[in-house]
Amino acid sequence: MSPQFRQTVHTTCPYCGVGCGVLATVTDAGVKIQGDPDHPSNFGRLCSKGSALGETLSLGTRLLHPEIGGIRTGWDEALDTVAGRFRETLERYGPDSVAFYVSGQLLTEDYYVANKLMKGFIGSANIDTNSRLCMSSTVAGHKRAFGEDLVPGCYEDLELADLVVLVGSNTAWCHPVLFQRILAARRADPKRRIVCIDPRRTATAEAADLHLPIRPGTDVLLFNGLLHYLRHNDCLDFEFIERHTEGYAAALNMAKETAPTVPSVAAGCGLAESEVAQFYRLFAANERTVTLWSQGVNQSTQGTDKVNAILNVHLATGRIGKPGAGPFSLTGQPNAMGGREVGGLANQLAAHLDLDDPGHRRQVQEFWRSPRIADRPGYLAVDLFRAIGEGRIRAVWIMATNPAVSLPDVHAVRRALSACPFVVVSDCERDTDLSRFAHVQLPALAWGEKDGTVTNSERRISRQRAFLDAPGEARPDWWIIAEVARRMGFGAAFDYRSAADIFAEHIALSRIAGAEKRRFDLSGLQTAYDELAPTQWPVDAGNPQGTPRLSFDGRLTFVAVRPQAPAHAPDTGYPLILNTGRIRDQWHTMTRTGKTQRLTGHLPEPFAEVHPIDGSRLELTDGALARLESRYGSALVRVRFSAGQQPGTVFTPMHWSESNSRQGLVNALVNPAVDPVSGEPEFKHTPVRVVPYRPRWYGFAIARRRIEFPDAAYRVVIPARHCWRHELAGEVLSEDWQRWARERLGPEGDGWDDWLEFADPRAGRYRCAWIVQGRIEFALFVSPSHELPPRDWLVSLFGQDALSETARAGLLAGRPLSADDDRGRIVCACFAVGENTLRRTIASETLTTAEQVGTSLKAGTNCGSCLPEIHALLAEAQH
Ligand SMILES: Nc1nc2c(c(=O)[nH]1)N[C@H]1C(S)=C(S)[C@@H](COP(=O)(O)OP(=O)(O)OC[C@H]3O[C@@H](n4cnc5c(=O)[nH]c(N)nc54)[C@H](O)[C@@H]3O)O[C@H]1N2
Ligand SMILES: Nc1nc2c(c(=O)[nH]1)N[C@H]1C(S)=C(S)[C@@H](COP(=O)(O)OP(=O)(O)OC[C@H]3O[C@@H](n4cnc5c(=O)[nH]c(N)nc54)[C@H](O)[C@@H]3O)O[C@H]1N2
Ligand code: SF4
Ligand SMILES: [Mo]
Repeated sequence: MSPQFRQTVHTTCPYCGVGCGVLATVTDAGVKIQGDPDHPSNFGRLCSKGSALGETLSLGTRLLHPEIGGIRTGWDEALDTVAGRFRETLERYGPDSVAFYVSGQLLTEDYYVANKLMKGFIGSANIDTNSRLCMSSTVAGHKRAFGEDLVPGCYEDLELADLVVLVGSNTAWCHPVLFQRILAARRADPKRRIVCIDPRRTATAEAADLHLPIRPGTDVLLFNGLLHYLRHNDCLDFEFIERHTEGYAAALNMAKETAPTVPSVAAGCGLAESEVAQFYRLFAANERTVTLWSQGVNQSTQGTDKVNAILNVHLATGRIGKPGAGPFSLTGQPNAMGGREVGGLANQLAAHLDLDDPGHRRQVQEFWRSPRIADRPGYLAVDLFRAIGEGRIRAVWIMATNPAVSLPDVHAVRRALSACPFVVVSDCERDTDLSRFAHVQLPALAWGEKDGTVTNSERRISRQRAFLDAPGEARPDWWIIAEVARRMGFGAAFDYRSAADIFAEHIALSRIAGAEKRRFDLSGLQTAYDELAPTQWPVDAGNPQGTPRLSFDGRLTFVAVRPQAPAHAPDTGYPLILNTGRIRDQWHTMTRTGKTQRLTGHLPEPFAEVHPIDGSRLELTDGALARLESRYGSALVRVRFSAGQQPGTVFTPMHWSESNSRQGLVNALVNPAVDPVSGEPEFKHTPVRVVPYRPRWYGFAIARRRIEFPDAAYRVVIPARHCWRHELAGEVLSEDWQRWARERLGPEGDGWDDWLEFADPRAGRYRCAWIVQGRIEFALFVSPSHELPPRDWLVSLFGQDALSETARAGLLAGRPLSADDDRGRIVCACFAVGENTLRRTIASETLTTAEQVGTSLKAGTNCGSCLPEIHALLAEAQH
């Protein structure tokens, strides 16, 4: 199955749940990536991350061979070791002593095989997934309301809706292409409205018509209030309620009791009465309303209740499964939805069938011809790692996820992993924070090399297709799992020759689901696997082309939900609330997006956003460092003052790990409280304190390679063009910085003699640059304060083959001699346009619209992810 080189391959983006179609062409100059104009999710658009995919395919840091104990070995030995240890553990301690921890970034075929091996052959349900951290509250909410985990609507609904309500979703940054579609629809019909409910003023909130900066954790109150308001104002669809639902009276009574009036809701949610009233009026007036949500709803100890509070208002108004109307949960990962289809969660079976239904279990067992079948839920993610720590689980296999970074209370997770007798890790990258805990490392094929399917937020199944040869000895995840199954003695049931074989079995199993009245059913899918066009399930006899919208004829259930406070309240020791999430250009633990300078320029360092009032009260300085501390751990990050942050709250992104930062790990702080129904962690609410960190020196070093700088308390490594940037701060001032630098460079620095140096020891300032044959190799700048010269300018010097005289003079002076040399922080990742360039051009050419900025600088004209920031800069210039 050799990929056809130099032909354009239709595939799907491996990042977010929008599921954009991608055209990939291998050329002599690398892989060319374009949006697929025919894919119905994106119609040719890609965001900054998707556009940069071609730059993340380098093999330099890949895991290309199996390793045992960090030493290269052959596949036979590695697979025999894994199968042997799992078998042994299983025989000695029983099926529940082993576990898999998998991921919404596996393809459906990989996921299917992992679930089958664990639930049908090992006979335990100890397979959970990072979707527990992501979508599980929505899954639980859907099951309570619909009896099945269903997303009723489709993307087109967002364009048909007169009102789009975004709850706890930074769509502009996390589902950018979908957000562009929503904005385009509003441009086409300016009567359309967008409401954003988020404690922070995000890029999404900036673009919305109404932003409700809600008090963290109070969404149930807001939506209970809405239900009551709609009843009070006679806006409910009683015919729909009558015919299709149950539980209405109890839900309404709860709403009335807990959210009696607009003022009471406003007070509880920390909002102005007028804001709440305006939102309620908009909702009442617009039949065509879609409510979208993601992690601000799910990642809460009340996540499932938040989901049902939203579903309640849609059931009560009959706004569900209709063009332009419906509740719509956005999935995060490319295959979060596929994972739900194969039953990848510890409390699901497969194909939307139920683990606790004996009839379902019997049918799946017969279908798999398996010796046994798990009959009760396994450990949910957070508990799974607790069980590992307590020795109840003695062998774990982790695939396509990085729990050493992404789980809450991550130090406890790391202790558990160190104590575990047998840890297997399947990943594409060799050195991650997790790989340090692996006894066996298995090299998986990466995006572009592997073949399979993923399902996006609107239930659309798309193919990921290979366009690159398999590098080294890397193999598809499904192959690795099937080989282990075979070596455990289950060969007959895992005798797959290709991903297509597995998908065919997945379709066949879905027929049972269809017969059990599940909406998940692929039995009508006729197309050959290789030709499979993007299709929305169900695909059954009645809907052979797939189904954009689900209509309901069965019973839907209201759930009475009572507003509750998050698990841990701030107190005098930890008075601020830490909220965590994502930034525009990074994907999770940065193992891929962290590889390209195109994506690291926007927000290069871990940071904490605080309101300026908190900032000055806490004696913090914008741009300096601060330590965040919680009951669980601490982190050292850059401070950013932001008026969009609520006083009393702090926001820090989840992306940095120990692989690229020292002390930038935010989950060291996050408390492990979980939703009692779904088991999803409360990533958005941990009490913390923020204290200024005052190092003896701040600095940065730019070099041709990565350097450790082990004695710097703060160190962040950032890939840049032709070089690596290191942001540093430390406790010990050097007497001789030149020697200090040479020691850290090692033998490499020995022969270098042409250097420029400036030292002012009294002032604690130092800078130097080493130049070899006219080319700059290394630069170090040290200062007592965080105010240091622009890095972009210095980085650009690493692109010159011979340093110009002005560059040398600038190095000595410690600043660019021409203002034009400092483009500033990258705003537009596609065309590398910086903040300073934008400001200067907007002023000098008196630009007033984003279109004009696009014409002048190209910024914002490709993916559009930076348009919210360009609008903000334009607005600033107007004032
Ligand atoms: N750039 C980028 N895009 C991504 C990803 C990525 O890593 N990077 N990851 C993907 C994945 S897996 C996921 S799950 C999605 C997540 O996508 P989102 O859910 O949009 O992203 P988050 O930043 O985690 O959180 C969303 C917002 O919830 C808000 N929030 C916090 N507490 C509350 C609250 O109590 N109520 C309300 N209403 N809001 C609250 C936060 O302030 C934040 O702005 O993104 C996907 N897309
Ligand atoms: N504080 C905080 N923590 C969070 C969140 C938050 O909002 N705040 N969000 C949570 C959410 S929603 C999510 S989804 C998780 C995400 O967290 P993780 O799943 O831990 O993050 P990733 O970096 O996406 O990890 C994927 C890993 O799989 C590897 N990989 C990529 N492709 C493949 C493949 O095809 N096969 C194999 N075997 N490996 C592959 C990558 O190199 C990487 O190491 O983080 C959760 N953690
Ligand atoms: S919006 Fe961006 S990250 Fe998400 S699928 Fe599309 S291109 Fe990929
Ligand atoms: Mo996620």
